[in-house]
Amino acid sequence: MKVLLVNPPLRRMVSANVPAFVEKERGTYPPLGLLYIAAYLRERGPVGIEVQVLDTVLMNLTDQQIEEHVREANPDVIGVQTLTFTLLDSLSLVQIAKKVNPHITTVLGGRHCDHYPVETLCHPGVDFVVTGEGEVTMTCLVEHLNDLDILKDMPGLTFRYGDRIVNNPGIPIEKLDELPFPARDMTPYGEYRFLLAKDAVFTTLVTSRGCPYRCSFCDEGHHKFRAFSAQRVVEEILDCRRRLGIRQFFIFDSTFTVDRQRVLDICALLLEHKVDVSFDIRSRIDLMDDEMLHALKQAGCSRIQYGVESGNNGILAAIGKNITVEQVRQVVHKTRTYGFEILCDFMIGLPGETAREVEDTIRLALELPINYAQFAITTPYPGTALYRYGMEKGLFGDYWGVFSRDPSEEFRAHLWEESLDRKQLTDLMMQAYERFYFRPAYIVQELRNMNSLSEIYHKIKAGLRLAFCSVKERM
Ligand code: B12
Ligand code: SF4
Repeated sequence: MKVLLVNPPLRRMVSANVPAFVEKERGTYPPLGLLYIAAYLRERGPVGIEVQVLDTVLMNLTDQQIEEHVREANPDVIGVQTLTFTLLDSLSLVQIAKKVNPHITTVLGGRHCDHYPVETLCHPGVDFVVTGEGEVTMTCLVEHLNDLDILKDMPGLTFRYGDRIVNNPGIPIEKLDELPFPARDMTPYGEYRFLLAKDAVFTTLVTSRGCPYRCSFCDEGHHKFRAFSAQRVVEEILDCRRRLGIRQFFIFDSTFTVDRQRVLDICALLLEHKVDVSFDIRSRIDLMDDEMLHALKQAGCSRIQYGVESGNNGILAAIGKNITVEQVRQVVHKTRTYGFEILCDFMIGLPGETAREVEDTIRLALELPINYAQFAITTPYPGTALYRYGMEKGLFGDYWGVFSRDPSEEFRAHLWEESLDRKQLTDLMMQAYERFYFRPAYIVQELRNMNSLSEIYHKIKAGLRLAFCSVKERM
């Protein structure tokens, strides 16, 4: 049995309302979800299984080249990662697979499928849809591929069964430690690139799943929080270090610091093993304190990314963020004193915002001692409270549902246009980027902090791109 797991290209990606230079500088990262599934299939799948992973984003493949790869791999089953924004690319991959061989079983999985399993199944050529975490479900599916009577009771599977559709919700994996390490060796792990990576070779790490919070614009809170143990996280880092020579890690957990003791234990273990690595993390503002900052610094953490979202307390309360601007100031200043690089995320066009509240956010970004700021226009994503709220208010209908049934490249996701329209929101976002990155004091500060010529080169390149895009987008 041959299984091919594919990270589809980003050619028909729906606009995510971020500036072109952000898209360009986003970088390439290992497709961790697929690599987890690949490792599980390899270790626990049926005897004789052959698993391959094709990262078409990293390899920048054309449809023609993808077709050739599929033909050469000659899989029995093809699994395709499917995010909402990349649905069209995933569906196009299904078409390529069926063109190569109509008998290939096609399986779609990923966050879009969690929200729209039946709609996803109804597209031509899609045989199975997996909802939730795919390791166990995909392995059972491959094991019992021809026995629909067994599959019909399997959690996490959606498929046609006679004249009805079976749609079983997925079950979150409780004992994460039992999962094998993601199969990083199955893609050319040394070739991923990211502007903020200081080492040529880096990787990403996800040490927990889900989130216990309920911010209205995010669907992470609908997934139960579970974490890998500290021991297991450090083992994975050591494994990457020893086997693959990787020293730099981007920890992509939505919120790494939910379990404080776990963070302290990870740091202590890294020190104990004298592991020479650097890493960065994402945290909520209210989940950081002196002891953690100290421990993180000692253990090799170099950058912390905080979700700040707004510079206005009323807005922060309305989106259920449960933090205040004063807390933001305090924690960011404290983080600075420990010598971390700091990146903050801000949102523009949240419900209730006029130009005045957006100005509060931009001013907060300018005032904080941070190295990077990301500004995103609020887009109500499927499965979020914001999306439901917008529909209840009559601001929009279930447009993601419509898109899921009938996706097109012309589709534009709705924004929250109660007080500011799309053009105004876009202008404000570009203004935020310009005001933040083109301050002379900021430029001097960043040049001083740079350690190498390549870093200077990369940052100047990103700066020029920003300047070029902002001029172009205003023309
Ligand atoms: C890291 C990350 C990024 C990184 C890197 C992406 C990468 N290639 O690794 C960057 C910064 C590039 C990024 C960009 C974007 N991202 Co992002 N990202 C994430 C994040 C934080 C972690 C992804 C991850 O590695 N998860 C860990 C693995 C283990 O989980 P997983 O990927 O979900 O995979 C599991 C299941 O989904 C399933 N599965 C996945 N694929 C498949 C395939 C098959 C065949 C099967 C059977 C199962 C299956 O099984 C996997 C193992 O259990 C997630 C949030 C999250 N916590 O997952 C958001 C998330 C995926 N991103 C999201 C969004 C919206 C975006 C952007 C559109 C943001 C923007 N405004 O620009 C862009 C999209 C651009 C793009 N190229 O994809 C949304 C997607 C929502 C949706 N409905 O699709 C998420 C879920 C965040 C959120 N809660 O809103 N992102
Ligand atoms: S924004 Fe962060 S803290 Fe809030 S629900 Fe999403 S992941 Fe959790």
